[in-house]
Amino acid sequence: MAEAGIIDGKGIAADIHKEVIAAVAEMKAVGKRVPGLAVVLVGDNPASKAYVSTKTKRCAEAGFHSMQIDRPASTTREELLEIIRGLNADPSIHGILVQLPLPAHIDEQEVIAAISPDKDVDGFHPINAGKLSIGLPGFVPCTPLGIQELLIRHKVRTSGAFAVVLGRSNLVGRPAAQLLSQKGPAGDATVCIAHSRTRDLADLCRRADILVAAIGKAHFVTGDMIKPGAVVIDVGINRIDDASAKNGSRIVGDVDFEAAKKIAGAITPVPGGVGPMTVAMLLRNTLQSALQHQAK
Ligand code: BQF
Repeated sequence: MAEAGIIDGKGIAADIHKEVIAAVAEMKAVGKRVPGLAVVLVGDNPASKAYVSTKTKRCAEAGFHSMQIDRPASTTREELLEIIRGLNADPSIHGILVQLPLPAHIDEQEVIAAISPDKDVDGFHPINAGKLSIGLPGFVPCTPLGIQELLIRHKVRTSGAFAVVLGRSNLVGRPAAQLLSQKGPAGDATVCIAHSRTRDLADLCRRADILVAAIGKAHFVTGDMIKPGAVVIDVGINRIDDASAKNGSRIVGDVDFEAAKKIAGAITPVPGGVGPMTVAMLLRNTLQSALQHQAK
C-alpha cells in the first residue's frame, strides 16, 4: 500500500496565521482595537518558557497587542490572582492565558476559575468546558480545536467514522472527543475515549478509522495498533535520547511515526503537526474574543 499522506500542520497553521493577519488589518481599518493577549508565565520550566515565547512572537507577528508577564516560581496564589483581576479589568486585553503547569503550591483550578470566561482563550474555565459539553458556543481549548481544524482542512471524513481518542485529560483528550462526537464539521463520529485502564487497547485502536493519540508516552502507538488507511493524529511531544542528534535528544510523538506511515492513510508529524495548530488556534480564539468584545 502507498505511504500515508502527511497532514501538514505547520503549513495549515501558516495559512490560518495569514487569515488572522488579514482580519487584524480589517479591524484596524474600521477603527477597532487590535486583539490583545496577555500571557502569564510563573516559574522557569524550560518547556513552558519556549511555548510562551512562541506564542508571544506569533501574536506580535499577527499585529496583536501582546503582553507577557513573567513571575518567579515563588509567586503566591494571591499575587497571581491579583494579576488576573487586573487583566480581567483591562480593556486592551481580550485574551488571558496562564501557562500551565503552575508551581505545585498554586491551585491551577482556582487560577483558571479566576479568569473572566469571556477572556479565557485557552478554553479551560469551567464555564467554557461546560458550554462545550452541552454544545453552546464558547472558547474551546486550542489543541482540540487545532485537531478539528486539521481534519476540516485536510478534508477527513469524520461523519459515521469510528474515532478512538487515547487520553482523557481536560486539556486535550476529553474536549477532542467532545468535538469529534458533536454535530457538524469534523464531527458526527462515533467516539471512544481510551486510557491506561482500557482493556484490549491495541484491539480497540486497530478498529479506529481516526486515532487521536494524546497520552504523553513516546512511541506508545505501534504500527500493529493502526487500521490500514486510518487517519492518525499525534498530539504527543516527548523528548527522547538520541545519540545521533546534535544535543543528544529529539522530540517524538506518541506514535511510532516510521511504522505508522506505512499503514495509516494520513498522519500528522511531530514536530510540525498538531503543535503549530495549537498556537494558530490561540490566535484565532483571541481574535474571536476581540471581535466579541467590540461587536457593533
Ligand atoms: C511543532 C504544550 C504540553 C504541555 C503544555 C509547535 C508548539 C509545539 C510544537 C507549541 C504545548 C504544545 C504548548 C510545535 C504550545 C504546543 O512544531 O510541532 C508549537 O508551542 N505548543 C503549550 O503552550 O503548552 C503545553 C504541550
